[in-house]
Amino acid sequence: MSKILETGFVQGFIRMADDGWKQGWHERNGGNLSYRMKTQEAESVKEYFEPKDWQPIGTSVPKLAKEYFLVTGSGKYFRNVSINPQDSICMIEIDETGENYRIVWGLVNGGRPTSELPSHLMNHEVKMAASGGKHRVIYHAHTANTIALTFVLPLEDRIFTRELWEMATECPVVFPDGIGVVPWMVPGGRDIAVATSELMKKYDVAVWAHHGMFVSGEDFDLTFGLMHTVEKSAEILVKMLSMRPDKLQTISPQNFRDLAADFHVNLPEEFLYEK
Ligand code: 2HA
Ligand code: ZN
Repeated sequence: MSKILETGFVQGFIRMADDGWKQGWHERNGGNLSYRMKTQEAESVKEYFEPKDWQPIGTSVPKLAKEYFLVTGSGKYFRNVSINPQDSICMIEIDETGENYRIVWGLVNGGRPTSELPSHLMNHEVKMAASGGKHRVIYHAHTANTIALTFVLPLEDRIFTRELWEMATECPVVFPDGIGVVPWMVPGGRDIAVATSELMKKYDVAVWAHHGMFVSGEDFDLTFGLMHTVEKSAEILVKMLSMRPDKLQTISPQNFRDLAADFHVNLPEEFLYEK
């Protein structure tokens, strides 16, 4: 048990959960985190596994057959992950069909993986394919400023992307592909998982209206940093809109094109429309 908790990827997972809690993104049991383990990471901890019964995932993720994931538990609090990880998180294995999972470690006092497991796994499946296997982290948080914007901005990818790009010069460099927006949907099920994973084919960020955000990344630093950057940009927009409804000046479409050339990023023209 202690050996598992000392491994680098488990330590990284715990630190990220704690960082999210400290940001104020995880009231009560809000939010969830998952990490697709590397083959050698799974091998290195296999001797501690105690497999439980197979359970249906609630959706189908055939490309994730036989993969192992580290995930937060349903109803568990991010606040407790660092002080009691073995009670708050678990490792799961996906079966050879991609229809079922079983807990192999953790959640020592019982429980299930995150209620958003279908969304996490469908996002992993899409991002693994889109990134050539590089993306390993899917993170869902209840980020207050981004949620606030879903009450005042039209729920359109092009508008969220452009407005958040304009709030901080680093934004188009950090998320050059843009941001997708899922209208309000019932959380926890297959339908919202399908809608989110469709957007994840194009973006690394999906906003859930009146709920929160999902982000995907290669490692804990990049994925946490992405959530942090989008939410900080949303905070600046909330502050700006609180001062006055319009901007006296801003970053123009041509400014973005100049930035793209110097920073060697591709910024799709669909987001550089004239207002
Ligand atoms: O409570 O965030 O979306 C966990 C969640 C569900
Ligand atoms: Zn949530």
